This record gives sequence, C-alpha cells and structure tokens, in this order.
Amino acid sequence: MKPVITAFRQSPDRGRGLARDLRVRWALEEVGQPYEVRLLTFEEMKAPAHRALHPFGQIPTYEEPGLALFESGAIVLHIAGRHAGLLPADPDARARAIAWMFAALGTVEPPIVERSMAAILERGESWYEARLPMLDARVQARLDELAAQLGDADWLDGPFSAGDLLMATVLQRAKAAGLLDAHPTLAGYVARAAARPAFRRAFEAQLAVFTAASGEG
Ligand code: GTB
Repeated sequence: MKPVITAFRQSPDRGRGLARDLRVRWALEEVGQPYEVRLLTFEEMKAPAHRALHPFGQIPTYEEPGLALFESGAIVLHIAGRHAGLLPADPDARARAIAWMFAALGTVEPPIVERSMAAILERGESWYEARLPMLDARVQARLDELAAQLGDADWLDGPFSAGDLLMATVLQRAKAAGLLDAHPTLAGYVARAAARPAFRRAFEAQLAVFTAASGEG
C-alpha cells in the first residue's frame, strides 16, 4: 500500500513549491517510493478528521499502515530511515546529516519564515519599516554563516543527504523572497538541488495540483 500525504488543494504560493508538502514529495521521489496525495481545503485542514492526524490542523501529514505522522522534518527523517539514499550508512556521517536536518529547520528556517511572514502580515503596520532591517540582518547573518560552511562544496557534508534536501527547501523560500540575491554560493546550491530529477518530479506534481485547481496551464 502506498503512503498517503496531505497537501493544499489550492496552495497560496500558486504552485511555486514553497508549501511544506514539497519536501515530503521530494524525499519520496529521491528514494523511489510511490505515494498518494489527499488534497485538503483550509476548512478540511481544521476539521476533526484531519486534526486527528495533525494537532495543529496543518499540512503535510504522512500515513502508512499502522503509522500516522505530522511535521515535515519528522516525515522526511522517517522516509530517510526506512529507505536507502538519503542518509549515509556510516553512523557518524548519518548523525552529522541528521544534525543538518535539525539545523535547516531549527536554525536557518525560523529567521527566513519570520521575515517572510512580516512582509505579508505586517506591511501596513507602523513598526514595519523599522523592524524590517532587523529581520533582514538576522537572515543575512545566518546565510553568511551557512555560505561560509558550504564553501565551494556541492553539498553540506559529503554526498547529497536529507540534510541538504531540507536545507534546500528552506533556502528556496529565501530565494523566492529575494533574500539570496547577495549569496551566489547559496543560490548555486539551491539550483543544484532543484536540478535533481527527484526534485523536478516533486515540483511538477505539486504544480499540477495548482494548475488543475485554477484552470491555468
Ligand atoms: N512545522 C510544520 C512542518 O514543518 O510540517 C509546519 C507546517 C506548516 O506550516 N504548514 C502550513 C499550513 O498548513 C503549510 S506550509 N498552513 C495552514 C495553517 O497553518 O492553517 C507553509 C507555507 C504556506 C504557504 C506558503 N506560501 O504561500 O508561500 C509557504 C509556506
């Protein structure tokens, strides 16, 4: 039986791959695991049936026989643990790759999301113009550190791993907000990730949902 994930029926990003089902789709594509998608409206996301799977009424979720998961990072870690291809076999290298997964979601993603959300939700507020430079500085400091760590390597620690997969999806959101313009090293990293055939398949699949729902295409 194929695992089932959930995604927006009509994503607010208009299918640009910024919603967090993309990282789960991509992980499943990387390991060659076919999957099904249950599309949800906002109302369905907040209804009891979905809240039974996700306490916060969000996407993505992941279901396989006997197991239901929420949180995109936990789902990607589960997929990477069950299949070869996203985590090294060597225990130390595997632990370092997992550290990069946590770094992506716990250290790099928060300032990027905070900055993006401020631009959407606080634009009309009196404090917005004063707050923006502080939010930008936090993002840029983190990106400087990440770029220094990456150097001229292709990936964060040896071969492509689930750490790179999560980091690249986090940076895609930064790129969409124009926050990678001063970071050619990281822009190149994102481009390398986006050129992977598994990423292309995942991206096209979520874009097709938006195209079908909106009648565009
Ligand atoms: N920590 C959780 C995880 O990683 O799984 C966060 C899940 C989450 O934020 N889900 C969002 C959601 O369900 C969708 S991805 N939101 C609805 C709600 O909370 O009611 C976040 C997202 C949404 C839209 C854009 N966009 O339009 O660009 C980008 C990212």
